[in-house]
Amino acid sequence: MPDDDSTTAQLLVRCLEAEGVEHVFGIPGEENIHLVDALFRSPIRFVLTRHEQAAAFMAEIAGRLTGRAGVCSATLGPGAINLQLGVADAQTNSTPLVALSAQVGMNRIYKESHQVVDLVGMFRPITKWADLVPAPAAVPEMIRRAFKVAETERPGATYLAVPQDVEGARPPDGAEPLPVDRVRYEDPAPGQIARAAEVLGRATRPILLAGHGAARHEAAESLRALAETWNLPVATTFHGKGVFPDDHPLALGAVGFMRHDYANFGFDQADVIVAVGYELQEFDPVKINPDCDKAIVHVHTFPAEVDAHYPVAVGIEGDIARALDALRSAVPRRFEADPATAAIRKMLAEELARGAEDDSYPLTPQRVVADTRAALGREDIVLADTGAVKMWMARLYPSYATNTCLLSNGLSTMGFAMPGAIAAALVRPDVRTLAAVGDGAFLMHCQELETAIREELPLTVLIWEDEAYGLIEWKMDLELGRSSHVRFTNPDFVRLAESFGARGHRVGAADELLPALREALAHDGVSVITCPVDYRENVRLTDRLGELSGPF
Ligand SMILES: Cc1ncc(C[n+]2csc(CCOP(=O)(O)OP(=O)(O)O)c2C)c(N)n1
Repeated sequence: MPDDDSTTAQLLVRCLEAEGVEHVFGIPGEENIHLVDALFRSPIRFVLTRHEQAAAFMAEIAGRLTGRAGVCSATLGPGAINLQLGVADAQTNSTPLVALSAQVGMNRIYKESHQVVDLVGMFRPITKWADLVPAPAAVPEMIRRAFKVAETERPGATYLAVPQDVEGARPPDGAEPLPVDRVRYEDPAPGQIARAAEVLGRATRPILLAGHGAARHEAAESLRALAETWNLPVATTFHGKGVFPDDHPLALGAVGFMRHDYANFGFDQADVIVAVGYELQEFDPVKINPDCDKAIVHVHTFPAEVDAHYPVAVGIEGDIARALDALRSAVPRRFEADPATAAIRKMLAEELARGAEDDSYPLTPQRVVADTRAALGREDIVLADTGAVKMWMARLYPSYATNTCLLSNGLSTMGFAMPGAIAAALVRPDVRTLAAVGDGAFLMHCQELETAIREELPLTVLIWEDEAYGLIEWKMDLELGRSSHVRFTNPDFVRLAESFGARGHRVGAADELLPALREALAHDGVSVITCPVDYRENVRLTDRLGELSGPF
């Protein structure tokens, strides 16, 4: 029972504890000191950050890796507004996140007083649910709802504004956290499986596509069993990377790149796409079904979003792994091997092998990807930030386990990887974490080096340095034949890292990168490696892919 000086903030923290929350990421403000104080007295760890946007990215990655909503917290007005990019990123990346902020008191929210902005109105379009906690008694139901909505398919972000006079008020006697119930997904309807079996019975060259939902629902084993039984190739989306191991002979790699990449050739001849946990935010289905002539079997916990290039022949809704097992039993068929599979795998392997041996300086992107792969173990986590770096990592970095290569491909925001890696290091201390970031994105959140050091986390940051917003330069060169307003200069990253108390290293020759990565990953603290990269390879790649046409 609450003691005499208990506050609604303490009740709120008890509700967070009941949800199993272990970390809250954020920055305090004058208007939520009761909450921050209550967190101090709770087993939940308040991870103080240096920017609220970074706190939201941390909550997002914690949510992505644990499957339970990550929590970020800010003060009212400016603090809450700073949370928004990370909140929108979680929402578009199907990641459970609960954002909390202060709001001015109910005694003055109705007038244009100091620091009043309509926060609920601002969060509503970028969340599944945003609301104001109107009274202490509402806290148990509203916190439970925030978590339930955030964690239920399709997961996303929720937001609660806690007015200053509500958080400091005494909660009503008997107000306690509600029991936690989690939504469960059941076997799909037999009729759906039967209709899918008919489509697959007539199919000549189906292909499997594994998306983010397959990763969230731990469908890797069932997917593998299905692919092996049917002898079908599997491509993943960027968010699905790792859900089907890239060293499997049926793995085609990832689709989602801006051009017709190797894996896309696997879709060209296909008549049926069995899309497992694919979500429209991940990439435009026009890339794999340009003529709308392929039948889609959509397997997910919820019906597919509508898109002209995603004509659903059969929708299967339910637990994804169980749906795949049911399909395997219903269609005990082995398809003829697709000759494109081996050819695609060969092209991917050759590009990576050429990269591994390339001694040029600055390093080619392929060399950086190959050395990153060589330095990390199968279960270690790399977060690749948005930019050309993401494109290279997404298409070329072989992944072997779910959630070991994390990208933002729903909102594709810059800056998430450095703060995200801090959350990964916190919630997955059993593996090593690397943030691969462009020099543009690094300077958007380099201040979080201090957070990592204060939290005593082992963390390696690899900066792909080209002194430019490389992806935009690439796009301008491709579409306009020239580029402008994309080049900048950098500070001395080694001295910058050292000034924070981190280790700094600048790669001076191609063969320095791998030893530098290994040393940093073995180090118990924070290391920043700057690697000059030769992005002339960007246009060479898109030219080469443009010239590739069905070599099978
Ligand atoms: C927050 C945000 N601002 C702008 C963009 C548009 N954008 C996408 S990639 C990119 C350039 C990234 O540059 P850098 O981090 O140096 O990586 P590189 O492309 O050079 O590998 C920009 C400006 C974005 N996606 N997110």
